[in-house]
Amino acid sequence: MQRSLRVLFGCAPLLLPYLLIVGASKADPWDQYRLWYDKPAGAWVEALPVGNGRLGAMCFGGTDHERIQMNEESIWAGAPFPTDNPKMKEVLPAAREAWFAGDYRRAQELVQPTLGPNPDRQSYQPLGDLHLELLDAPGEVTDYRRELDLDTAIATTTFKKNGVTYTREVFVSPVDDVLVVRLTASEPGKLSFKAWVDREDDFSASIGDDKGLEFWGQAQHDGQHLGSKFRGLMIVEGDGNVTTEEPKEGRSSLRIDGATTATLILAAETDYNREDTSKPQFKNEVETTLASARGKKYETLRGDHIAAHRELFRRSHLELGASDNAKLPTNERLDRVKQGEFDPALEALYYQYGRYLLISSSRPGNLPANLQGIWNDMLEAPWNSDYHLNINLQMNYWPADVTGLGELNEPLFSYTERLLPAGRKTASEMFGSEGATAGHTSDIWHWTALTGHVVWGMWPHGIGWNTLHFSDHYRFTGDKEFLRERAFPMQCEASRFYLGYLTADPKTGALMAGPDTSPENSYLGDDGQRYAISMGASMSQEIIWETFTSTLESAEILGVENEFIDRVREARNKLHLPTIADDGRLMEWSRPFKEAEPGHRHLSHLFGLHPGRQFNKRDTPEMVTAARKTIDYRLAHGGGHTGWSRAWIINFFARFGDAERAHENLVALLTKSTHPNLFDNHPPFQIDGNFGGTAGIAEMLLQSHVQVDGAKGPYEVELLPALPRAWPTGSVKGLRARGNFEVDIDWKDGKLTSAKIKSHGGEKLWVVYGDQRLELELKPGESIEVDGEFGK
Ligand code: FUC
Repeated sequence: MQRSLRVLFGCAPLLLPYLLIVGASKADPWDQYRLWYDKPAGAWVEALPVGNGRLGAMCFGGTDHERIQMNEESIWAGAPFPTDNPKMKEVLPAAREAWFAGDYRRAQELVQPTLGPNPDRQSYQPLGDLHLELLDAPGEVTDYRRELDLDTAIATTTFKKNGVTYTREVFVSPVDDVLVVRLTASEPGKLSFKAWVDREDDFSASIGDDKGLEFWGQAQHDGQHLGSKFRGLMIVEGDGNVTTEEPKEGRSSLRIDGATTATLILAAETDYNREDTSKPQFKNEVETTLASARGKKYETLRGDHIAAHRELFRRSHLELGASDNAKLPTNERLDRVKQGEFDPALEALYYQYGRYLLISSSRPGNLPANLQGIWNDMLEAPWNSDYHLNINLQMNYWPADVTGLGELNEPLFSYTERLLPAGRKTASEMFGSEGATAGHTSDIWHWTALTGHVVWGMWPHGIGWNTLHFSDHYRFTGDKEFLRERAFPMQCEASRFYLGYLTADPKTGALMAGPDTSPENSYLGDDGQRYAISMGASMSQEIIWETFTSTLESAEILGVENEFIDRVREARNKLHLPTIADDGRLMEWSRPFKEAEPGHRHLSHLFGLHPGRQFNKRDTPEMVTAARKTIDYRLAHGGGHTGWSRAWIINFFARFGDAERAHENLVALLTKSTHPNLFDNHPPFQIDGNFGGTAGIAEMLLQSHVQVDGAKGPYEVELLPALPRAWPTGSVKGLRARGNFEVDIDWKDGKLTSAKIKSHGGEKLWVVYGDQRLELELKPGESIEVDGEFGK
């Protein structure tokens, strides 16, 4: 068969008009990405999120009374913070010895007292609620609709009452850094309402100059853990008569009468100082932020906002097939899926929602998305809505590079870099090691000490795992400056720590991490008791392998040769490698222990399969088979019961190339772990499952790898590695592959019809589809188009 392949230059001819997308009507192809409802939100998880990375809001869409629950990413309760306990390094040798001698109890008892207490309450907290109360005559509400348009990032509520159509648009502009609420009435002068802001606690408000509403407060827990101070200012523009009401029942409000349109603009700032968290300082005055925004016309504010959002959002488009249920409100569509109906368009919407949530919660210059992104209405959020570093924070960033949102990694990178000063102290004081490390959790105050119960607390791989994101971002972008200035230094910090942390197994001489744990899981010792502490847990070994390997690859690219790199190479070659148990499963620990919870939610020992690359179909098929058995066993024992765990499983099955099981788990994520507003339900709401699910969908459509020690390529770009029967015809645009490629794929009747691959960096690649394989060398800027027969 003749190869069908066209090399194209430049990218313009490649962008097929989206009107050709299968399944879409002639209508705007971006129009389908909407969540909509025919009733106001009753619960918080029915409200619709908007945000600009820093400021966020949940819109309930009430009629007579609207609640817009607001957040600012740096409002956190504060000190005291966990500190490093130097006693840990004193007990480590004895704990290692005890463990190797089989005395797991003693090993655990030695370590436990050296872990500091967890910060009890140190939560991420809300900014406050903006309330709007309509002042018109009582009447019946008809024609109600509220929606979130993912393509404009605007939440809109419309309804009719007493012959007037009321419309409300809410967005948070990344350009002007303000929350904007625009209210309109279809009949002149029919819009009258009151607006005020309140908060459950630790808050004051008053009327400021220029008829603005001013409010301020401080994050804390009952006078303890004093944290960030915040200040907000809201003004109203429009054609109505504005009056103010001084405090009544502790509330100051603005009153607008006889308007046709009114625009509320709200700015909020905090004194959180990421450069030095011990020196709080307001960086911007709310007055300044507000002044520049209010100088703009509403249409300009709105237009600038949409343009900035679309610049990111429109980089990737996905069609998985049309659905009759698309005409239904989103909650009803979700209910139908729960009843066993199939809705591929909802799955595509879920993909875009994950991208939308990342754009709205993680923009450069800000903090990374926390356990709830930036959306939280509780003074004491579950797990403080913090940064869990043993899967959750990392999962938030899985979709970034592959779905064309690479620069949204920036908050994760700068946050990890800001962990370094504390991380070096923890490495030295708790472990007597060089380099840097962080425990299983942290927050915006950048502490890294290991805390809590051994089961979750004895785990020093927070920085090690984040290092993978630096390494991968280089692979996706080929950005050498990033590699030199940021990725390589981070890889070295983590590697240095591991060189000091590893110990030789007295039996084999292989280097083992420990004592530590396989996140949050326990095994049964010979005495039938549960223990968590171990040496050489598979995940630890895999993270270290990945860190060392990436360090060596970067050194090669950058031409660095020195004694430290030699030590890393030597240590990597001596690492204990995860093994396969007699029953064929990949072992979670270095000894064939029985799990205390065989259906445990963490699947840590499969890190090497995903998000790592140590185990892959080509180089280590036997490990992939063992990983598969591990998953089957976990699932057979109730695994995957939290949102993020289910999302991870989609990614694993995608890497196995098992399309049907990947899809089955995507459906399970929607049916078992998704709220009416499509927020992930851990339970409770936790955003990682949204991001992991989005990444899983991308992973089903495209995978890319670089060979181990193949610092300079070639890269393998696999098209449609796990295309399920449920998506017979569709297309995806704008995915990114490692090696700095951009990929568009079309398929029909379950078969690839065309793929366009644009090389941005000129790396060598193998294009793979099923058993077809083609080696190519494209120049930077060159594109290639192949059909489904290219390798035959
Ligand atoms: C890890 C998980 C939990 C939860 C918490 C925030 O500890 O084991 O399920 O997601 O993080």
